[in-house]
Amino acid sequence: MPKNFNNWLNDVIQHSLKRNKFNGKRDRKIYSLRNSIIESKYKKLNPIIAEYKTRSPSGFISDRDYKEYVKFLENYVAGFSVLTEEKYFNGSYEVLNNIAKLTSKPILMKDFVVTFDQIESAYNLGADVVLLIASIISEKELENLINEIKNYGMESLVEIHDQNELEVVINYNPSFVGVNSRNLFNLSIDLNNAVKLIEKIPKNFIKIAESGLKNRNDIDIFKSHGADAFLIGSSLMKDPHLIISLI
Ligand code: 137
Repeated sequence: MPKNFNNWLNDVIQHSLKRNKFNGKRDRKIYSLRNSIIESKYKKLNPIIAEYKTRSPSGFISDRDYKEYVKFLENYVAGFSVLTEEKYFNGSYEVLNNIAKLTSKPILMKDFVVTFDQIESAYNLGADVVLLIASIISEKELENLINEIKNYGMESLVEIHDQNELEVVINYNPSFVGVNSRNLFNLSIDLNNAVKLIEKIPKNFIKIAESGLKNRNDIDIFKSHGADAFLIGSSLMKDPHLIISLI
């Protein structure tokens, strides 16, 4: 069973444990986010992962259509992140499946993954990367879920929030290590803590900064401390043209 039950997080995990499997079959090749990030860096561009989300526990709300968002941004980004959590983010499997039909950029399924069923759904929906959150799963679950993601040929992004989680996660060789500056329990954003933590990730891992990134300066700060790629939701959902100043 996942650990760290706490109010809304407990509810999200309970919902994930009961989530019905997507019953379609994948009809999309797998696109590597790793290769896309490396290609962006080779072109001297900041690898941005643009997130599509219409609601969040922090009070974010947007009615932006995913089609125009994806078709505009796919010319600039290294990949997309799609919130599929239903209850607190108004996400869905359907929206990821629809976005997967629109773009050949790598897609990260952003959800609270705790079961193999969710990984099978991610694969069949057309996702290329699956998020795992170290704070909500045990070490054994982390190992099993990373391996299951690998079995499908997908890549894993494991999100950490502190040094203890980092010391555990690096033993299981995820495709990417992400640092989320947003505290899952109180929803506060602490960019300084995130910068310090990203610096501690061993150089052989691709490091992804997540949350709270609003402008080029934020990116430059994280980049100077070792971040390889940048996952941005709210700022791009509010103004997709911001991408021009970020890459
Ligand atoms: P943003 O750029 O919107 O600050 O963050 C992008 C992305 O990291 C964020 O949407 C997370 O994937 C999910 N967000 C939130 C949350 C996770 C837990 C609790 C709250 C939230 O309010 O966005």
